[in-house]
Amino acid sequence: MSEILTETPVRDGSVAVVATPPPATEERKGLTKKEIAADHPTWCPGCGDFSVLALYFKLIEKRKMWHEKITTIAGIGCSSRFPYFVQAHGAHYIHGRALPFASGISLSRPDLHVFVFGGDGDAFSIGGNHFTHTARKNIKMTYCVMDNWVYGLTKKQTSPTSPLGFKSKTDQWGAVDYPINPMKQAIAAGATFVARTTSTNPNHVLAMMEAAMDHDGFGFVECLSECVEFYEGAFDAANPRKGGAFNEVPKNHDVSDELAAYKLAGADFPGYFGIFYKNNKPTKNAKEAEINKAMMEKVKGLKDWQILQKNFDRMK
Ligand SMILES: Cc1ncc(C[n+]2csc(CCOP(=O)(O)OP(=O)(O)O)c2C)c(N)n1
Ligand code: SF4
Ligand SMILES: [Mg+2]
Repeated sequence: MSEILTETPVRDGSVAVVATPPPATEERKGLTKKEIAADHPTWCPGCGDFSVLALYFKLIEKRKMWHEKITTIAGIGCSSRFPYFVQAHGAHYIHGRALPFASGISLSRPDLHVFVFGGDGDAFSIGGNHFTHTARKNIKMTYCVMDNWVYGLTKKQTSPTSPLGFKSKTDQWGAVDYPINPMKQAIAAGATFVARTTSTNPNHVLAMMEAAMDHDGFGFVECLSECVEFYEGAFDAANPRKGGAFNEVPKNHDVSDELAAYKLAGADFPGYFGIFYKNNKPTKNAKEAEINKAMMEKVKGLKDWQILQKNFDRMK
């Protein structure tokens, strides 16, 4: 079966023709877990991040995705090592800057699905501003924050999600700064899909990842993922196998109600798990595509240098 050719607007005003292989058929199957799994992950045995990686593979396999249609991006941290362990296109980028990098990919290659993984420090400390702006711009991507309430890679510093009293190398007498609430942060910033899960509940992680991926916009998933080395037992209260409670978002919760979502996010730990908020407002991708289309009409038939000349003439 032949390739499907689609025209993709490029920022410089030109049109790139992207060759898309035909949908999965007998001839071309989606990726298998075996094909997409790279080197053995270097996380500590028992780290919650293993589960998230395994479920990402499962998602790719289940949704019959192809290498050329996905990209896996991360910042820096234990959790951000993620792209190393995925045998596919992706990047382990600068600490806290995964989202702007992913935004560029998402806006310039609308035919790809952009997945971003990272930690609480990467997302809410050094990357805090980028989180806010990517969310408010509603750039299409799926962002999974593997929240372990600590800086794991750098061996136990207080993170923005560490609870009060947490003893770490930066707070020897216990954390005194009030932690941020990732769900409230995401809702307030304007994220259009906000969900919460925990790596100890694999079916739930997969369901949240799938729902986030199917959302046309900025899909944020907070996934509690235990750091067995530096914050052992942090999420026992959310794990029924350890005597905790896994409370799903109540069935009558209205996901389009921002205030109700915010209230849900305020519940004491372990709180709720599931989709808190969903809103279908237009993405930046769609808005930019409209602008590009209109602009391309205006410069139809002109060569690149003629478009540049026009711009320079305007500046005179
Ligand atoms: C610009 C910059 N500042 C600081 C660091 C050091 N650093 C590396 S990872 C990290 C925090 C990682 O914590 P988190 O994002 O929660 O990931 P985890 O290791 O817990 O999965 C820090 C402070 C860095 N690599 N680059
Ligand atoms: S230090 Fe913690 S977060 Fe990092 S790999 Fe080990 S258990 Fe996982
Ligand atoms: Mg962390």
